[in-house]
Amino acid sequence: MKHSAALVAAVGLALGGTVATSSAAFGASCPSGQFCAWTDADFGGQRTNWSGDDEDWEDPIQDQDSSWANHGISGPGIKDHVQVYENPGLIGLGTVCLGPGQEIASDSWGNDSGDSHTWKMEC
Ligand SMILES: [Ca+2]
Repeated sequence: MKHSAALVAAVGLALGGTVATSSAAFGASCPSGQFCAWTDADFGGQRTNWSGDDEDWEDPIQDQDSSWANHGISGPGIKDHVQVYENPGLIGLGTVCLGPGQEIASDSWGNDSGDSHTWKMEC
């Protein structure tokens, strides 16, 4: 029994290693198909994620966004870029804009400034 338990543990570790390796393709932990923003730099603090647009960010991410990741689906004719704006309603200055798969660990211009975002064809 001890041997079996050790084997199970080893398999579990191997599976864990596989998951860690595949997710390492992206530096940030953000679900596939979604745009994510974190309250701290380097994808730390609290994460908020969206599959669609949001014209009025709420707590905790409103004006607290410090890192971002675009894990949206990409392809021909798909709005796969994400533009963040400094004001609700997709108005005001753009803060950060992410291409497909792009992750931004920190940005002095966009830091703690986001209030809304939209998916678009290009930045
Ligand atoms: Ca912040």
